[in-house]
Amino acid sequence: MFDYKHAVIYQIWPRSFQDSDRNGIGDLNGIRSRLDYLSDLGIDAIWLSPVYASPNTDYGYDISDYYAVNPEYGTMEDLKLLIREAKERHIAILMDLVANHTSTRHPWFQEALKNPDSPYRDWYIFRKGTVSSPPNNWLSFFGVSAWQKAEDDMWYLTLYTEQQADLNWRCPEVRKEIAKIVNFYLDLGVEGFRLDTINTIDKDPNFPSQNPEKKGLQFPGNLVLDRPMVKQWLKELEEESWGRRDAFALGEGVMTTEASVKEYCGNGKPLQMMFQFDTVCLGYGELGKYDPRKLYLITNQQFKQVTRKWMTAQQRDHTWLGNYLSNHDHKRHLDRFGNDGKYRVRSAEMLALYNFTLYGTPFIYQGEEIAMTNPKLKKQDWRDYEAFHSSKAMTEILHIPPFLAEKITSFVDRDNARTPMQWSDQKNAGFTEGVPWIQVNPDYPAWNVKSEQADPDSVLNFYQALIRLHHEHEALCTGSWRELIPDHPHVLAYVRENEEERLTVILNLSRHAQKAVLPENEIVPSEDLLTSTVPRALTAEMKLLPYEAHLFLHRKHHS
Ligand SMILES: [Ca+2]
Repeated sequence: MFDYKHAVIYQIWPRSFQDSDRNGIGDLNGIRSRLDYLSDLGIDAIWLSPVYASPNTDYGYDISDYYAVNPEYGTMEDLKLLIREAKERHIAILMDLVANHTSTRHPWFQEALKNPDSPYRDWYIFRKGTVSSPPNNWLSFFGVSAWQKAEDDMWYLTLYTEQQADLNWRCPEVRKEIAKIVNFYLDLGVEGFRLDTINTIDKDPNFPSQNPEKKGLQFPGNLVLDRPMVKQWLKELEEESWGRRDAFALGEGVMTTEASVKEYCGNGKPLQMMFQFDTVCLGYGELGKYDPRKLYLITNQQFKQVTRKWMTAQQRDHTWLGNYLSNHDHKRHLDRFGNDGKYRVRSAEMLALYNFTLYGTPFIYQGEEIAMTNPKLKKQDWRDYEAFHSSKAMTEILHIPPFLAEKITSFVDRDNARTPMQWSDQKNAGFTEGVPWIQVNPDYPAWNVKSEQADPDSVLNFYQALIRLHHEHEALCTGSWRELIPDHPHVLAYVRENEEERLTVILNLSRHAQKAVLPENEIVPSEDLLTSTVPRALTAEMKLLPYEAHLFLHRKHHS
């Protein structure tokens, strides 16, 4: 199996990575042309966001044919070539499996919708409501009713957009088909899968309303998250597909819990790795990123608390996380957890050092290695369905005036993370010679791969050094994680340790200088391997500049 415990994984969102045929849309041959870049960076695997046929309501997360490549991205032959050429560079390709739902344009759904007697009716979730009201009060993840009308009093479930119909995993034919899809791609040489929203595949079979005493639509929460059948269906899928082939599987756990992760992941469990949502949801209100009621305020204590929670859980429960700060579903992380102005470089490096020294496997989202930021596009430049949908829902559900809803949307919108990769200071950042499908961040002349490659102090070179260190130091992969000074309001410090070495990580999470006093018994002669500012010795009392970060190594000598 792909050695996930020693790997660094790079997420590619194909539409915005590299265009190869001047139509303004990133594609498979574009990715292939950048394999040398990824190989030089030192990554071990690519998680490829969906490249399947899709009407693009949710850019590939709404699949209309699982056995076809979206013609905008290329052909099945291009995909095979990408897998082969990546393998030649010792880079594994991990595909995205979107199996909670399909596009409503998928022929299975079209058949189910047209013909109530079709066997495909049972592949989806059709339930009776009344002619004018849906079967229950569930709110979708996109801020509208989770039900769409089929005919008369019959409705179907769409937990995401209304063009993504939830599959009925209780139907054995559905589960058989999903195993077939996984096996099809494993046959092509794919080494594993990231399973999209995998903890929502089981819904309460009685479909009760959530908090029925409350007015209006309600987020279904425990009625759709981490329900009892998820574990069993994953086990069955594992036995029918990746388990047989010694392939890798990673699950996206939407708002998942430590107890559920323990059920899905670890020795003898169906998955090798999970994603948690606590870190990336810091500062969000009850209804998610478009709910500004918490004003997106995050304290460094909260950041430390979430870190502590999951580092402790993994070691206690023998589970394994993929650690990430950004992905295609959230704005980029610099102005959330760091600073995208004066301290752009230093906070990008501090956060990278954090993500690469946690217990679990580090993920890089395309562009974070050059410190890309959020352009906060105006409404006329939005491309994401969620942005339009959710800004409307903000007005309707939270009664936020439209001008303010628009402003908040520009601030949190997923388009922020989806502007083209900035390769050079040439036209359109070297992403395309055509017209890019989404605006390029205007800061590209100063922030791009080419200029950062030439600058030894760049964020890109810092990432490259971190990846190398991750490969060189076993303790960074499998060593224990132990926190120092948990009560400090702004400095996060911890030790990664095994029998051979001990690595001490010290991170100033704040935009102000901080003093940290470490316990005397933790101070051992150490070498500062990597620093985002100036080299310093490890001392009991550390005075740290804003976002200053250190990685100290102590080699143990055995007598
Ligand atoms: Ca293209």
